[in-house]
Amino acid sequence: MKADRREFVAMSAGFVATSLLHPALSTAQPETAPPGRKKIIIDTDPGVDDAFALLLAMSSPEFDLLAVTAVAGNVPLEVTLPNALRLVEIAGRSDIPVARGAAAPLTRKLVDAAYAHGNNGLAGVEFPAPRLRPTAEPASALIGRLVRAHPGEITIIGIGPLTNIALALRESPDLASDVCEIVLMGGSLSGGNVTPSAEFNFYVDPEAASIVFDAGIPIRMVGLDVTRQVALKKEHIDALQAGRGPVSEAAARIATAVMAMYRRQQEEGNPHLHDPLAVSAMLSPNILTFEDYRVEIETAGTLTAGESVGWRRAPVHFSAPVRNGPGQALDQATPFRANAKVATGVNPEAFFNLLIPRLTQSRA
Ligand SMILES: [Ca+2]
Repeated sequence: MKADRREFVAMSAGFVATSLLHPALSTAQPETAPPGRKKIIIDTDPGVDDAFALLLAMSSPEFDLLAVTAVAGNVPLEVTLPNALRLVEIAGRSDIPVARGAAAPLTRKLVDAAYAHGNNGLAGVEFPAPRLRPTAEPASALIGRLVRAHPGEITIIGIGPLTNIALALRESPDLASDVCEIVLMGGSLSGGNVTPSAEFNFYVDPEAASIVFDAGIPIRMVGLDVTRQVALKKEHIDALQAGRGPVSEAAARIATAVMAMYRRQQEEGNPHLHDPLAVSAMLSPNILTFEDYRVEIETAGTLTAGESVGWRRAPVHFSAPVRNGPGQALDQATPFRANAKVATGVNPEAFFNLLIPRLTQSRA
């Protein structure tokens, strides 16, 4: 039954995605938004690249951004939450509810990435303290309430550790069938960026990632396989600096600072814009290509926790069973069934051709 529903939901999600890209095809007429706008929630841990993702989403008329939910990740929650509030204010979108999420992963101690994002999460760039307050409702409850109010319509864009989304699914076991899709930045089929195995978001909360991948919700995974190919360059910073308005100005300041930070720490290469690439998946069909995979998240490994293991096809073999314990022999291989579309190809030029004009021409 679960598989049947998953296939049905996947078909529905495909239709919605098509409708988003071709608004004339949309049959849904949201009450509070023009036809064709796609309802989304962004779950985030800002974070330098989260800032770009949020600013891109808030500069994109295709979206009806119902809420931003903050989670601990790149920096602790007491930093990511004010940053989410700040970014909403910078974009002139104080109408968007911002909720306080989990301060720690489901079962592990928080390991942050202040080394890459600065202690303030925005590469050290100082913005005024936010005036906007977070909602009284915590993130997981807000996600649950919004999804139930718009069954089958909301895509959750997860660009931090998946703690909040896993909590929402745990609090409401029926919620999964009402989520249109989860588009996430996380994971990798080609090695990690924290350990040799694990990408940061899945490394921080592997248990949450595992819950999300096992929920039967259509997933598009935008991981390091493609995000490592979108590097911020000087020409992009120059273009942002030439833009006018608070969004372009904020993006230019953060980009300049993160480039300087990166140069101090690395001899070569450029910082990667992981999170906005996931947002771009919903805005253009020409940036990413996806392939069906069965993805499982390693939670037991003492060296590999948070690794996303992807099977492209059958046979699906797991680790050898321990003697007198659980596990499957090779002749008991699990049937292949995809549970995610994994981004395996990217056109970086098309991505920046979307991102930079959106930020510099933002009406905020
Ligand atoms: Ca992030």
